[in-house]
Amino acid sequence: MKVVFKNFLCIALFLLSINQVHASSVNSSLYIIGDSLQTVNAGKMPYFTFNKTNSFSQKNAIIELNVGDSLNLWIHNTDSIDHIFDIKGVVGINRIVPSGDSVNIIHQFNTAGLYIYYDSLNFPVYSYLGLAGSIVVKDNNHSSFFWNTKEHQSSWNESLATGGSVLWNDYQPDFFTINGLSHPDIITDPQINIVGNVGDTILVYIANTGRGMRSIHFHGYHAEIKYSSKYPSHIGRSKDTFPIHSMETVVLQIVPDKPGEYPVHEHNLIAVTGNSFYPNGMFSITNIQP
Ligand SMILES: [Cu+2]
Repeated sequence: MKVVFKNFLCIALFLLSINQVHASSVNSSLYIIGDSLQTVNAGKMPYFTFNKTNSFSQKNAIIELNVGDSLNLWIHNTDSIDHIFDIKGVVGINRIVPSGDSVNIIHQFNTAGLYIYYDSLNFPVYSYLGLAGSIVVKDNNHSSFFWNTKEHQSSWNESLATGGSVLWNDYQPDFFTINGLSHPDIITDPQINIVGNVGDTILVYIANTGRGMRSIHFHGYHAEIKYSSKYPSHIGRSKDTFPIHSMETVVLQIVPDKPGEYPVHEHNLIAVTGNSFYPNGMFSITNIQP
């Protein structure tokens, strides 16, 4: 009797898992909020984010959809100036969100992948200042991790947030974050730190919302490119280092062939530091159990 029940449970869970990947209308909200980013050395700099509620978090909201879903999105602007909402690579979104006001956007996502939503006001100023997050469009139920990678030149934020200008060609960032966090906070964040078992299919959704080039290096395991916003022809390549241009995304698939703990980090080594201290930047540890 126990075996029958267990089988029934397995079939029910299987049907439920199939049922999870089906198109529907998904309601979501984003609040544009200005506050400050607390860095790994407890410093602060002016920072803006899109949050799911009217309460500030230095991590931009991650919107998760299944392929075919229609996103019904409300964007609320709590800031004192107008902002502009857009989604990279999606035509026809660009909308002014007036200060203190809200706008509604409806869009159906028919291709699995990773999209960057952002503020295009005085681009790249407000996107650099934090207003850039990700929309995940899934076509499976695999274990998934979400990285919004970004760098910051702390001396610039105050000036840019108050209408000043900077020399973008003289960019020397000193803080490097994933979802607003640096090492060691990265390795305790369940959305960032990759954990799993040998033989699992693991997906890592990586967006580069910074101004610099990203180069993410996985030790221990190769990953296969499942999606690339800039280079669709790279899909299917299997390797260990992944360059990602500014405002572009990749989705990587890892199927661990052995247990172990291995580093995964930015290969541009300055990005493994925070305020010049190693390893307080983009440095995580993949943890795979037998
Ligand atoms: Cu390395």
